[in-house]
Amino acid sequence: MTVELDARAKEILRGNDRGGYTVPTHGLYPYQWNWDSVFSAWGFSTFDLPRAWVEIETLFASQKADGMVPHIIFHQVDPGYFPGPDVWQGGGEPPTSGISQPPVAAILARLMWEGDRDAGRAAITALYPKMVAWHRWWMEHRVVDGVAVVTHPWESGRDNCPDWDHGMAGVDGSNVGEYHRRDTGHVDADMRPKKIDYDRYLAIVYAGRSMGWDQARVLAEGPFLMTDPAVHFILLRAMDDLAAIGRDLGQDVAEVEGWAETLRAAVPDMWNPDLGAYDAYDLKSGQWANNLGTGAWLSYLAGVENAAMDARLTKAWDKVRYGIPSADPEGATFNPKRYWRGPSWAVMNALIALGFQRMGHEAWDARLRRETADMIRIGGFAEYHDPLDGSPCGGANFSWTAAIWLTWAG
Ligand code: 9WN
Repeated sequence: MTVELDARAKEILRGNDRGGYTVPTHGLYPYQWNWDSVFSAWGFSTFDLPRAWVEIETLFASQKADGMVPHIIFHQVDPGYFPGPDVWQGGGEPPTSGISQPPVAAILARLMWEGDRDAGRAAITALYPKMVAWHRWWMEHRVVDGVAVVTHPWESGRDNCPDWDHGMAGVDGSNVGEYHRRDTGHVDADMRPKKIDYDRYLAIVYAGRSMGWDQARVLAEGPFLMTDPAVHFILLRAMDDLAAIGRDLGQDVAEVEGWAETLRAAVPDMWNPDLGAYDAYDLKSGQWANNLGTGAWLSYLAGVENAAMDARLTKAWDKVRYGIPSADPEGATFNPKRYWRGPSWAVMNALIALGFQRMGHEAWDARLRRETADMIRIGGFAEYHDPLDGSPCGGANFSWTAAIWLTWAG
């Protein structure tokens, strides 16, 4: 069974390979997505290391002059996805979107590099300054008072999670006109964000586009601005990993270490005492999300933990059977099948597990790995799974789920 699933996972990655980049899945997502691509690279590294490095090189080839690495790169126009390059108008050749995605590259590149230094030396040497430039972009354009923020739910990678409900309520989506969604033609609409979400996603895109994607303006004037503990902890961990890579390469890492210090010093500011956990905060309305979400779970990744939160988190985990739910199972809006509002994501489970490993939570790591593997055995290499019964949700034959099977779960 495991051997068969190993072979199937490799087949999925090969099948989604479009030559130098990998699509998340055929049909639903026909382009290169930033963090999907890095997870795919990690998967490839288990059986084709040169191909793995090429994936990350292709991603960084679309880095902007200001250091941003875009969230989508539209290599070949495909009408199967909306919104495409004509809507985004993010510039570049190939064209890109105008926002970024969680900076997991340094975290996984370090694992790949430490797995085989000889094979990775040339690639990591060329990538290092590019990753530094991307992290500098985050510090300059997506960190407010030491805390990481997102300017669009898509920038967080967790589109419709309850974290964003307050911020999204403040976005006027009434003027976006007619448009034709494609996602609901590929997968069950009940598993996707709602129309009201899409209206607002588009309104935020139109606002950024009208500013010519001037990122200082997007930050200051955009209609959506929330702190994101998940991105914060990912960025902080990525800083530590980037500094480690830099030291290995004999670089002066003082600037990177300084960024890590800034982010680490601001961790207490993300603590919501009423929730008893790290939480997202709406900088527009001045309200906590009050949601026990992925951000809290990712604290371990950055070497942060809090005994009061541990109990709160494990209680939520115990309410489901297959991995970490993307929203609190006791929350009023929990839905085990609707995208980021409850389902378990193999890819998030793997990232959370890297945190458990860092903090020495071996039993949690083993449990999460077992549950994620069981979920994949039950539901296959789906985009995400129902955390109650393991059934598949969203797109099938998904690159990052295959990658997680190969690197960790399987
Ligand atoms: C918008 C590709 C991407 C993931 C995100 C996930 C989803 C896109 C969408 O798919 O977002 O970026 O159209 O729904 O939320 O995490 O990178 O797999």
